[in-house]
Amino acid sequence: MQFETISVIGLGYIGLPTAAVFASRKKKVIGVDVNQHAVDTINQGKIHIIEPDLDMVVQTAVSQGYLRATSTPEPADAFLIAVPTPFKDGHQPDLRYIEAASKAIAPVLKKGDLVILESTSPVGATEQMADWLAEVRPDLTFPQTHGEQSDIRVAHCPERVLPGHVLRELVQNDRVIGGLSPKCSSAAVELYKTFVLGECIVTNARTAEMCKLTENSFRDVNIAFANELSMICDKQGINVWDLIRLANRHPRVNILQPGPGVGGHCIAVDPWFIVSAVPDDAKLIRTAREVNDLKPHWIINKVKEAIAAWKANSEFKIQNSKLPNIGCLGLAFKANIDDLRESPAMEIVRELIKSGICRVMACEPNVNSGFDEFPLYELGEVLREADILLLLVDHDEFKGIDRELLKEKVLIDTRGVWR
Ligand code: SAJ
Repeated sequence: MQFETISVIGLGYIGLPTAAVFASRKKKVIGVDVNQHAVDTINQGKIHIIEPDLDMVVQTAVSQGYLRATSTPEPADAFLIAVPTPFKDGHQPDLRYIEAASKAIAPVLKKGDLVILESTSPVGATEQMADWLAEVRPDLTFPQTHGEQSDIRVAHCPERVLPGHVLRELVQNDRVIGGLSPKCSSAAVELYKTFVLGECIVTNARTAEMCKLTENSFRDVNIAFANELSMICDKQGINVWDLIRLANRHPRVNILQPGPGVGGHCIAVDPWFIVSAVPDDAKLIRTAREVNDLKPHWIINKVKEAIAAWKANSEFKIQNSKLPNIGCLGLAFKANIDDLRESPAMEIVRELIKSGICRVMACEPNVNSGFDEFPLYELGEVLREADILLLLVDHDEFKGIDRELLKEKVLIDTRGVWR
């Protein structure tokens, strides 16, 4: 099977790097996105997200004519769907973007095409996607009804790359490939072998879907353990980061790091896809989600306590009309990226602003323009003016702060950076 033209639907944090890597292997790539700004930016050889080295790869791919973006799907030999899968009320998976993407590509499908769902999805979503495609194209046959003889091949191949390391992990990580039939899987393996150096391991679609959800739930449960420890240690007067470092000296213990909560569009979301499918059985997975979701509120309470203590000090009594300045360092959901999705730091800052008990000075060095929800401040200004410093994200800029500048401040370090 030859894949001359590849179409990637959804040019976000996963779709754009994937499109660019295919293009760097001299495949003709058509990127499709409903966001006209993203389409225009990419066609100028630029990028609308922050990911190390991606700008260079996209620039080369576009200038050499291998990558082009459009808002309307065009015919191709393989289609990769990499659109968001959020949850809706009651933590139920919301497949509306997969539905819209399937219905958008269905009209341009032709016999022999391969359609791959890359978006993290609840079990059964790939079969559902194949049904949506079949609904629009009764003239073509699909694997759910025609098995190995089908005109169209369909597979799930979940993305597993770590934001901040996407280009390296795309090439090096193993891929789990779950076709709706063995032929679908082999076609998908052949496609990914264009650039994947890791192993392409074949299974069925439902196992591939559950595999991705399992990986992220495993991490969520382990972070919840660290977050729970941090709250226990606070009550016991123990430094949790020292404790974890010591416990991790045991050969079979490897505890993750506590923080202000779990953010991002993956780990804070995907475990719910398991819980919503089997609510009575997924007890530990649900509790872990609840522990991690509780953590931002626990931090807000810590800030409120710090404000109360600050107000009680003598300086405040002299100028008691002044609200304390709270320097909130970092808004992204983790270090050295610009992604604010499901960020616990954003939740904490919003809540502090709403409380009216302090003047919030938020600083996010990775967000330069287009952010207008509340004012952002330069790091220098925050360090000069803040009475209380709340470290929310362990960005390199904050790790490197001269400790002398912190001496006069009340510090709340949610990441254990200034220890
Ligand atoms: N976090 C902690 N403590 C830790 C590690 C992480 O509080 O010790 C927090 C981070 O600050 C962040 C959140 O957890 O708020 C998630 O960060 P992350 O680095 O663990 O993961 P993501 O969301 O950037 O990427 C994950 C990865 N999954 C796993 O490592 C199992 C990635 O491989 C997936 O491709 C990605 O989800 C995804 O797209 O699903």
